[in-house]
Amino acid sequence: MEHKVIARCRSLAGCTEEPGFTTRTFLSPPMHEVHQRLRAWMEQAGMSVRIDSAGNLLAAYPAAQPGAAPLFLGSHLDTVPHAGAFDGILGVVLGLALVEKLAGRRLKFSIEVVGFSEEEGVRFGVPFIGSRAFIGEEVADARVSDAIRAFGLDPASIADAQAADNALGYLEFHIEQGPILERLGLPLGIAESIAGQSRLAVTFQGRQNHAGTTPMSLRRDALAAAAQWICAVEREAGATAGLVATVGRLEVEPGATNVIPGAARATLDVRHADDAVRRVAVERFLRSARQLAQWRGLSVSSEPLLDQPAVAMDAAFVAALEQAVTGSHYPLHRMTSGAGHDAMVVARRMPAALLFLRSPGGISHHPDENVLPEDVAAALTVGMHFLEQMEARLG
Ligand code: HGY
Ligand code: MN
Ligand code: MN
Repeated sequence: MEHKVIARCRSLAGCTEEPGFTTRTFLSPPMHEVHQRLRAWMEQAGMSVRIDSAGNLLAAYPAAQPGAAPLFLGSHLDTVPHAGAFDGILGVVLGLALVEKLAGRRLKFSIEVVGFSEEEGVRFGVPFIGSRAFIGEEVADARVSDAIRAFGLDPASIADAQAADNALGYLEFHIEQGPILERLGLPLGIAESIAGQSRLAVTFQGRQNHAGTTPMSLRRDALAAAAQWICAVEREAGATAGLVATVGRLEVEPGATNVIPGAARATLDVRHADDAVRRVAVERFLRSARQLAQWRGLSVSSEPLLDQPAVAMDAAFVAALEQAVTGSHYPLHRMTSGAGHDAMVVARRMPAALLFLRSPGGISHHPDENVLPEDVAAALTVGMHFLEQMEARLG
């Protein structure tokens, strides 16, 4: 089964906006093909599949009795640009594989495998559109509504994305996306919390001018200012334990070789397990941007895009996951997730837990992202144990 899981993830990686790479953003055309391929596998496994108005895919596997509470298994279907084959999609395909391993056996609870439409925040800069709709939060601004309509869905019906009130909870399988499990030689890790994250856009506004005639002393170079600030951010983050800060995107205007840049817009992503440390760091980064801009005779503005607090996973679910790991005779390792996950949003509405699979080479958000078949097999064994735990709890 583990080889089938990996093969399915690798085949879905071919559903892309960019031939030769895996790039699949919120409700982009290749998402239709992902839905179709997952639907075929899921219906074959005895599940009924629907796409909600936020573009989430939900596949229901009925319980022994009608009206039973659902357990959600899942993750996200979208990717970053030039992604690997496992970030997000692995959690959905593993959920399907667990249903297939049940081989028609009905439990005291139903299982709903959910593929969230958008977690990365690539298309509109704001993440978690699918899982926020799933917990009933307002997501459909004009741009999102237009994208939903263009995909053939109706934003006015987005309330249909809301999860049932009686859910048992949500379990997400996900690659670790970092080096820890590999360094420890472990196949699996239990995320007991997820680091908080801030996302902002910081724009330096200088003065566009001629590259050949403007003396260096008279320039208001927005890109030079941004570059100096980015190095200061990197230095400050490196000096603060447990803090990471990233400028992942830089847009320069007008963007011509022979024109001094008038404007430079940088995105800033700041993460830390402690929200207070993260927020103080963001203020420090913005203060250094203002000081640097003033010294250079520029102006600078910032636009907050996300302030996602750190989230603890549900203690009872984590305990059940621990029992499932030890019951499957795998070593136990609890950890904090530096990466954000849908589980941190779903946890606002129901018990949520997150099981990591080792990332070979610690690589992710990269075409070389990978998983080991033996670790997928381990996750399947633990997942089945977890289902048995839930079954036993319902008496
Ligand atoms: O950015 C993240 O942490 C996740 O991959 N969306
Ligand atoms: Mn990701
Ligand atoms: Mn992910």
